[in-house]
Amino acid sequence: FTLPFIDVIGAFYTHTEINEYLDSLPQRYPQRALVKQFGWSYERRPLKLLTINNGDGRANKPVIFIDAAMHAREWIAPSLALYIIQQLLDNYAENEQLLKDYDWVIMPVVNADGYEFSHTDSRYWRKNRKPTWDPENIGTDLNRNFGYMWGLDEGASPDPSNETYRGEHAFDQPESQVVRDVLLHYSDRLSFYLSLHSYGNYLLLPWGHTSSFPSNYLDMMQVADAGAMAILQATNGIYSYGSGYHLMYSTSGDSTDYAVGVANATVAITMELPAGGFLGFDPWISHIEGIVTESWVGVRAMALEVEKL
Ligand code: ING
Ligand code: ZN
Repeated sequence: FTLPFIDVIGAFYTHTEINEYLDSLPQRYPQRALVKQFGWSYERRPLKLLTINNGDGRANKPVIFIDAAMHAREWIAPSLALYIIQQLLDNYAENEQLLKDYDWVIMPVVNADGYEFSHTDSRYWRKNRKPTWDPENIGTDLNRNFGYMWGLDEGASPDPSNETYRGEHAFDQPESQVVRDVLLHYSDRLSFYLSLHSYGNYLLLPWGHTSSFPSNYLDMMQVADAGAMAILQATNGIYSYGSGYHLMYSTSGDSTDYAVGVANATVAITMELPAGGFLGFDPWISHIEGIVTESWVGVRAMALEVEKL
């Protein structure tokens, strides 16, 4: 009997494969890894996350929460989440400080149904798979369904045929409820929430819903700057950083606005990983290694910078 192993840089994996792998890790690292489930997707897939620490038994450390694949087609994001898990677990020596100082909470696939659908039926699917009131259109944009400044005129759509459909009410989708519950569960010690998306090489900070800035925006900029500079040094990769509203487009009901506005996150960043493949969301397998190793340099640097705030 062998434990499932995932060759992160050699392939993309389904939600089922990723869950089997997560479930195997506490056997391999009994002191350091724990699987938790905060809920189910609409199609009843278990939504799991992994917590990682150094096993020193210190309770209630500051938390870094990383999620991925809130959007189905953004396959490189779960690849990075899995790569981070492997680095933290297997490459202990290099990450000793980060493991001593934080509890890491990593959820590789938020939008499990959409992610599976993007493997089996429609590669460029973005939303989840819960039917809407409109029989013609399935799916809500989970990253417009969070309950902070939800339902503004701008930044999301009330129309189910739109790719940024916000839902009928904030948190009327089981998958965004799960992320909400994780954020709130850790809200008394949430140092850093990092939401992995693709694509575009951006580090997007709150706010998405307004042109103004959160009170500790400069602290967040300091963290983003550290990440971008580390990547620049490592690979010459170029990331732009700033508020989502100014750098990309206005959003309402996105998860990082909720993390800062409601769940007390000190720093919240949407990391838009590099483009690849035909439409940006589908990098060649041969490019996974370059993208995840580069991104990990940035994530590490940001985690270390958060400690200095
Ligand atoms: N982009 C993000 C989106 O949800 C974003 C961009 C996120 C902007 C958060 C501002 C705030 O639309 C992708 N690629 O999903
Ligand atoms: Zn996205």
